Amino acid sequence: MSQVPQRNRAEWQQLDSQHHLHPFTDFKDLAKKGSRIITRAEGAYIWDVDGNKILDGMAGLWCVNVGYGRKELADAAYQQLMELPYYNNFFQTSHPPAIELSRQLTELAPGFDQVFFTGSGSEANDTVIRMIWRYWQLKDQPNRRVIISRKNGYHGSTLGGASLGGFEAVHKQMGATVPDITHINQPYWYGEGQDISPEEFGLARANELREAIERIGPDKVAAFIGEPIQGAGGVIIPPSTYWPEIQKICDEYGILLVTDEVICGFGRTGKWFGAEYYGIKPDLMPVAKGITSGYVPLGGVMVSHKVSEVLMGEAGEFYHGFTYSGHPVACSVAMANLKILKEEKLVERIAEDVGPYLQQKLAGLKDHPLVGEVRGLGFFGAIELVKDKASHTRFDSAQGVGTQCRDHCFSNGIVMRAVGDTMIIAPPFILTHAQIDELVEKAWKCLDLTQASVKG
Ligand code: PXG
Repeated sequence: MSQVPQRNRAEWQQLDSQHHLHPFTDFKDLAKKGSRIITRAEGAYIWDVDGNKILDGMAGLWCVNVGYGRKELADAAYQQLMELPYYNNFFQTSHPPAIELSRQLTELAPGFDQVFFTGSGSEANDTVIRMIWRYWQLKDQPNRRVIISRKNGYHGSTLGGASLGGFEAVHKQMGATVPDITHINQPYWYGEGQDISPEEFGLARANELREAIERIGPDKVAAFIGEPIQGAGGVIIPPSTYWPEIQKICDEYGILLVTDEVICGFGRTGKWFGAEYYGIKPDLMPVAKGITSGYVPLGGVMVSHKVSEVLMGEAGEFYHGFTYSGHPVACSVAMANLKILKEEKLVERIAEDVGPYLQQKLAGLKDHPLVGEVRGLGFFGAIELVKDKASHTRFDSAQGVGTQCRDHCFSNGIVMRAVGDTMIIAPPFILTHAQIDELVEKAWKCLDLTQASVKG
């Protein structure tokens, strides 16, 4: 029986602003505007409290990859809730859902033989920090502490995750960040590199890692972390030269390579992991989101043999873990989710069918007068809104053009996320060709409306 009472939009909005603080939100501003109240979802669509049907171009928050309303996932949760709703993995205990899911995950990622479970992507990245430091202690190189990350990278909102992330405003608001984390520039060719070719730019930005290591001292650097494709930073797809060079530099200096797979993991690139897409071999991979298609919270760190053999040596206790590390219900839902991805060949479908179709359709938006660049890969897309197409001049950020576009999208039946003036698409994998057509047609219409509202 549903625990949620029936109320109308105004009632929900009022209670929401009275009692509910939203993530990454200007509370006062939201209370003035009122939230959009989403009440149900099915397939690739969500419905709001007024009954409006909206095509979800963001798969929730980059996570509902198998689409909404999958009974298999609900059944898996129900069965597990009845059999063993909770038990922990501390104090020499374990349970089949966590054991079996860890086995299945390592089967998907050759070279990785252990998994540490967490409740979220942020906790996964905090775990990564702790593991990196522990690894180098056990290797008798405790001075290797510095983790190099990237400006405009996103790794979560815990103190560790936010410190790894490269958002200046976030760090400023925090006042202090976790020590021994430093940031280099991102491989954002459209935004920061147009005076040289993408390939040269990719190499130049990778070389900043080498420069940072030399500046800090090679014996002090522990690891490099990056999202294979930056998500929250604006779907930043690195030039082809970038990741191979990063791998080369990590190998050369013997530092650990971490790919944050929280968004890329479980198929969005058309491969199971972003590292696989780029042909690189990370030592650690934080995962979350798509592991359960967002139906229940779960995260984890995939640990390569190279790291696990050190952690599993004569190491003593690793003082780290969460009440919900390997939550049985989450693990069961994750297995049902992996089963759907495999049986319906959803990852292959992105590589061979709907991925190329989406990219071909999205590319057509380049002809819109408001669009400076369209880029994409697999089931990722980004549309850069510009004031002047020829010179790529951007709008004054105070105009909030991206936000205006996002609002037009919601009012006209699609979800696109705005990162500044970059519109983002990351849809569920189950989209049909007809739904891709619908998404792109509506996007064009919303670009028209945005252009009119910007001029008006
Ligand atoms: N790493 C990456 C690459 C992420 O995208 C996290 C870690 C943290 O995961 P949790 O589960 O702790 O949120 C993320 C999360 C956005 C947006 O606006 C993106 C995320 C979260 C919230 C908003 O694009 N990514």
